[in-house]
Amino acid sequence: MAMTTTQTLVSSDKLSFKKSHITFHDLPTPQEIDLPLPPPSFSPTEILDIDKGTPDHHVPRDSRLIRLTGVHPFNVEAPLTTLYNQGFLTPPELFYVRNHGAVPQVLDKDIPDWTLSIEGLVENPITLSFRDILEKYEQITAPITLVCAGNRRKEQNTVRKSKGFSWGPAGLSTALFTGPLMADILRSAKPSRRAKYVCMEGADKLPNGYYGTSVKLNWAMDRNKLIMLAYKMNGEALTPDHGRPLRAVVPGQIGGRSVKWLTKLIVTDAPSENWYHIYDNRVLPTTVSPEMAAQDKKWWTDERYAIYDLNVNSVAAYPEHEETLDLTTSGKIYTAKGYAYAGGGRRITRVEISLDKGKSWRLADIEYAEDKYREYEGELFGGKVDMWQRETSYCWSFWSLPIPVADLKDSDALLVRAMDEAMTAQPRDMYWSVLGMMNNPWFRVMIHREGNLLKFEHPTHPAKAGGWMERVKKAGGDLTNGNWGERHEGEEPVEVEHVKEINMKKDGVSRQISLKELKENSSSEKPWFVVNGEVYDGTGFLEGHPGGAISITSSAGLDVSEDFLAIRKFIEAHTLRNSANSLADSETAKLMMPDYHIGTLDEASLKALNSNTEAVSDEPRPEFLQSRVWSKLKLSEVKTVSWDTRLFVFDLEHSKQTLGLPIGQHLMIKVNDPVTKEAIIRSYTPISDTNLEGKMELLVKIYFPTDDVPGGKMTMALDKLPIGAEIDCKGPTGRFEYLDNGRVLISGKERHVRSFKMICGGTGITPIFQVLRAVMENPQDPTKCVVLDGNRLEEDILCRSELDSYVETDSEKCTLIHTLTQGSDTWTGRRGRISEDLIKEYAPAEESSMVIICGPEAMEQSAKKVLLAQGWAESDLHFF
Ligand SMILES: Nc1nc2c(c(=O)[nH]1)N[C@H]1C(S)=C(S)[C@@H](COP(=O)(O)O)O[C@H]1N2
Ligand SMILES: [Mo]
Repeated sequence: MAMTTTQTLVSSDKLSFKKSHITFHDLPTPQEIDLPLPPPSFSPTEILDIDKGTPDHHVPRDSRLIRLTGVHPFNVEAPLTTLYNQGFLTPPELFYVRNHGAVPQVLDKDIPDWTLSIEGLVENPITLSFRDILEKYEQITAPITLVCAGNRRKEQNTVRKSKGFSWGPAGLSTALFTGPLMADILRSAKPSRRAKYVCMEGADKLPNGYYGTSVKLNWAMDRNKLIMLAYKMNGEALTPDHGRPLRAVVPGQIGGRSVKWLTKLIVTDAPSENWYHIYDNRVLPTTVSPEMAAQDKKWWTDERYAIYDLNVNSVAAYPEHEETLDLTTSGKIYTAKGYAYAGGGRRITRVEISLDKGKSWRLADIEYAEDKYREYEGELFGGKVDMWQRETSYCWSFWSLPIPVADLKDSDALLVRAMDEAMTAQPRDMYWSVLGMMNNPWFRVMIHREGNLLKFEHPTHPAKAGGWMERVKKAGGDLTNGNWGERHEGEEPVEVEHVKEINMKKDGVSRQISLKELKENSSSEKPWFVVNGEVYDGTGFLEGHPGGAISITSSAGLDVSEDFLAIRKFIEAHTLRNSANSLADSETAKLMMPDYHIGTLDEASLKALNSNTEAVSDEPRPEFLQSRVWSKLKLSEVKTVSWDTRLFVFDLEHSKQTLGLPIGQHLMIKVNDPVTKEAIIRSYTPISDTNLEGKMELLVKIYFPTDDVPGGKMTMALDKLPIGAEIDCKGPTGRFEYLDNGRVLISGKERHVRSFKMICGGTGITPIFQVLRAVMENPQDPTKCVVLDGNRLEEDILCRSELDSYVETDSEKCTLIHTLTQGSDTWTGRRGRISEDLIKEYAPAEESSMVIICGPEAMEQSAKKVLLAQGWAESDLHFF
């Protein structure tokens, strides 16, 4: 019979298992040995209302799951008690989910056509169909626990905010997975001798490319490591959230290595360069601050900090958070219970409980449900169960300990710690790191006595506020003092330091401002902006920074509560430069805000401001840029122009769209720093022709860090963008616009020039080049242009061939002078900076002429002095 549907390819024959024909031992049936089988699954078929407006509108889900990152993307854990009560195997609908983005929609009918390619350093690159994977390879069924590296992260985030979202203690689940070993699949592609790693890629398209990661090839080839490709979970076809139709499962390692919606295996000689492999799932040294990590990519590419094996961990499910025990009615014994797991196939060898702060410990019982499968040899859900020969432990185990209630009554907290086969025990103290990962200190349940009631309190709860950690911190306790934030006996009480939210309002300011008034004051000269409903006048920030404070001018007339961090960073940098306040941190900017506070936006205006009237329509726009709304550009190519200069090519929204940038104007770009997630906003002028359709090209010099100067935040963030990444863009901005034939608009007023003196340094050529090109490529345009272009080395000169070709075409109209500060011996052109002599010679003051200037601030300032001294009027100078 030809098999065409998923139903026949992946049958949901939940409780049918055949005994293998080849029997090595005379082993009992599953029933005889009480093999843990999947609990009944009530696979949801309904789409929840909450998902309907999201890209996951096609994914049925269970409403009991706790959403940890808002509605979308879907990152969830079950309530701990619910998860624990399911027993050894978790039904798929309650299995934790970690999705970096939208779930790929795969229709039933398309599953047989799903393909997996095996490429890279292989002698025999192959593409397998879903059917090949099911039919051509031996199928295995095994119970495996997956754990997200972020499990228990909320505890770390309570100590100090990390870069990851807050998982409670239920970021793990267990299922029977069915499918072939990755080893068998790889073997048929014949990895070459140099091969050391297997990279995996999923079908989920994310802001920084497809999700992907890698593991070592020798692990994948090792049958004991049981790295497999799975298409069934607990005997049922994988659900969309868990990687339907095909995923990798890497037992004993963090969940992040088990790539879902698997489309590619790429054999390589180096670890994956996928963005998610580099910037996720690492434990950086605890000394590395978010700022340090953002500055230097070396922290991210050091394989020593990448997580593979899980670490040893344990949690108490009972007592539950907020459970109460009535001493008058309870029995004499209370049984505490929970889970424990370790990594790399290592068995949990003990779980210990302390009721006296770790002075003494009691040994808990451990139930290894996984071992039941070692007694069974046969088939389950179409896969061979062959665990009797594999001694590795890839599942959670359950601990329990009967405790006299009297002992609980006298204790302040119940502490749990586990140890594994390698004699590695959970530490008492937390190891905090930037990403907040692998949190595994002793799990501590506090015990409070209120009359005849004992009340239990977990460290955190994923959905609720509270838990003892937050409570202790709020009361001024230092959670890292080795005593869970409580004072040591005999220790002097520390003064409680209340964390104050910095007041950004000025006392006595009570003016109500309307939307109309705000809009009238939203030019780049009068940039009023709104943060949390309060109106600030940004003019004061701009003094001494004409056009430089793009984060402020771009905010004019807008509610920038969301982008406020970028503005704060600007103010902070500005403050640091102007005062010697080395203590200034990102809060300094907040402290300065009252100085600029002028009033409160009235309620109706605030509503109107935030109900975006622009860009709600889905109609494709002929021009890309919108002045009030950020639009998305997609990185499609990066060309290396020189060691530090890159040409970034971005796709507009569609191939017929033009940028919509008037000549001589700029646009704003917003990129989120990959590490700190902080928004960075800068102004740029593209190098590509603004009439180009479908694309935009940016020429950018990357400011790499040196020993004493940190790198350029924006340029380094741009340099880290993978192909396919999306960035935000808004515009145009700028007071200057070139129309044609010498007609110029300055702040909307037209004037006429017969010539331009163009002075630029380094990448300052980009706005100048737009104007020059417009003049030179229009034979009718009579405007004369003199370009003074300063650079360091000859190879630093940008757009050189285009510049030269303009001179070649019409040397009357275009004069071009290059000057180099570090020209080589063979350089025959001018040397030195753009000096007074050079300006005198080529840019003397002239009627009906303008100087347009763009370059480093020092260069602009010195040029300005010289030009004014030579008789140029300030109004004839324009600084980009
Ligand atoms: N393609 C793809 N695979 C992925 C992810 C993802 O976002 N996309 N998330 C990873 C992470 S971090 C974890 S913890 C596990 C979670 O698997 P689950 O959602 O099936 O529980 O999937 C991993 N595989
Ligand atoms: Mo994860």
